Amino acid sequence: MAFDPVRLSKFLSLVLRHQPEAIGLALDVQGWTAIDDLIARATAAGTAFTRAELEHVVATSDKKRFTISDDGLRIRAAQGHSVSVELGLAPSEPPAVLFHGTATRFVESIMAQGLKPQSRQHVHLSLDEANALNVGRRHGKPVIFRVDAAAMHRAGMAFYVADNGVWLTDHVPSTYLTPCATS
Ligand code: HQG
Repeated sequence: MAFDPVRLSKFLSLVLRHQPEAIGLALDVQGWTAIDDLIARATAAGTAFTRAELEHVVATSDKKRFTISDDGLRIRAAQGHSVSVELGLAPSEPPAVLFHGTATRFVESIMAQGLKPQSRQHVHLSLDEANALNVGRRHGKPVIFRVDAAAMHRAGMAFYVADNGVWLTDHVPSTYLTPCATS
């Protein structure tokens, strides 16, 4: 089958974030796996690709979803895991304001419970409204929340930057959320 970068990216998201066991793969605690092993197991499971094709997907991923280790031997998803991983990110001081895009049907529940990681390991926050809008659109009619990251940070809540620049935190209480007007 011809090389399809989007299809390979989706496959990598599946096995590196959600279901490594689908191809008998093991991730270490920080989410890394050996590239040789990944290619061998994927090929055995019917999704064959080359190292060059993998590198192409990693280099061209619009969201830089995957990271190859400095020695070139291992790969991991930068964020977005549902399997339990400890990415080993150091807490960082966030920008004063971050954004979260979601769907209008979730607003009532979010205002009651705050933002929760749901099936993922963290709540994902965007640096700007345009990105947040794109994230929200994945779920339906989009709405954007402004997150008072500075106040959360002052209150002792930890923030992390993923390998790809996405901001992560454990929970955003609704007191730190303001719905933005959307056009
Ligand atoms: C919502 C994509 C009800 C939350 C994106 C979101 C991102 C609540 C949904 C990354 C809630 C979870 C993550 C509450 C949160 N009540 N709904 N209390 N708390 N929610 O997909 O942030 O393309 O797990 O608002 O670009 O949409 O995969 O998270 O709508 O960076 O690389 O529950 O995934 O990147 O949805 O997206 P998700 P997300 P990739």
